[in-house]
Amino acid sequence: MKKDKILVIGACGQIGVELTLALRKMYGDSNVVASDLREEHDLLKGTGPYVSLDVMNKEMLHVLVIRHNITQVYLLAAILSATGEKNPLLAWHINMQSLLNVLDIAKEENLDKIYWPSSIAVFGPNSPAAETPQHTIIEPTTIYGISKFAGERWCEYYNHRFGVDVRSLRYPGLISYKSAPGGGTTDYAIEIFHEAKEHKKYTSFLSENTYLPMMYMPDAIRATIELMEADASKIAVRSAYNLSAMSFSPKEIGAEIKKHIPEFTMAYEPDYRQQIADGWPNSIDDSLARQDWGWKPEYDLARMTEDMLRNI
Ligand code: NAD
Ligand code: AKB
Repeated sequence: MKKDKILVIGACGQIGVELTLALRKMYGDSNVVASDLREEHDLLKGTGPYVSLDVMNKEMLHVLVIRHNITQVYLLAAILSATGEKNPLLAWHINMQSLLNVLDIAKEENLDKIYWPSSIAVFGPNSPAAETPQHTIIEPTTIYGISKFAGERWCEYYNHRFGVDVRSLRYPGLISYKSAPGGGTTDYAIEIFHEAKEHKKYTSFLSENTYLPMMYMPDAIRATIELMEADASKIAVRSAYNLSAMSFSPKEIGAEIKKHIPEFTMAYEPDYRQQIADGWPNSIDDSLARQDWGWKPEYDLARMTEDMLRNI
């Protein structure tokens, strides 16, 4: 039987650090190779193999896959929504070419499985905002959303045309404390915890009633692993599955934090990220993920807030 050997690309990012550690627990430390452009993250040091990799260099990636006998790739390198708007052509180039490099090597080397995350950013102002369904109008207005939507199409194409077993989730905004976020519109929901603990106040860059779909990192890691562990016959969606856990506004998360820190106060100064958030769903219908591979979230706003404040 072929042994699983996993490559995580973008392992030092917000998701990468926690996903790498979770995969090492499951597959054994030496069977999960972490890679990134950046220096190795402190939490990864001493936990398993680390290589410096620019995923845009297809030849280098190909050599790495062959040299380490890689059978699965988790591609997490990307430019997120807020950073993407500052340099749209760069965001498009990196988000698309990284995926095409991985998909093409997966096809050439007959890799077992590929994971690549999409985002709620694929939806735009013409999609229904409440309980946004899996299949609906998809007209993203950010370059990040456009690249994620195109990426979803490429994933489905490589699956249908070449049989590449690629799987994907449309993550909501992810909240975590172990590794810093990388330039998203939902990052306010992480900053708020740090500021609440340190300064007992926070100025939100989104307006008080901006509702966005969100998820706590332990749920996101579990969803990713459950999707990847599911029997291939259960994965009917080969673009990307809607995925949901909770939805809240800056005002609501502020009120939840106030239950633990009564002196906490909030102010609102919406900036360019408000326009991005205004085009995204308020909440997501993830019934297909629940039906096909049994998805069920564990954290709501109250439980996540308590855990974040305890751990920061
Ligand atoms: P992040 O920005 O925190 O991490 C990305 C990592 O990729 C960084 O460590 C960066 O150094 C690395 N990287 C960038 N360019 C690279 C290159 N050329 N070669 C190798 N590594 C490179 O992002 P994240 O939040 O961990 O997101 C990971 C994936 O999940 C992305 O595809 C993102 O779009 C998606 N996603 C994230 C969220 C979220 O809330 N964090 C939500 C939806 C989707
Ligand atoms: C972002 O805000 O860009 C990400 C996402 C929802 O994709 N957190």
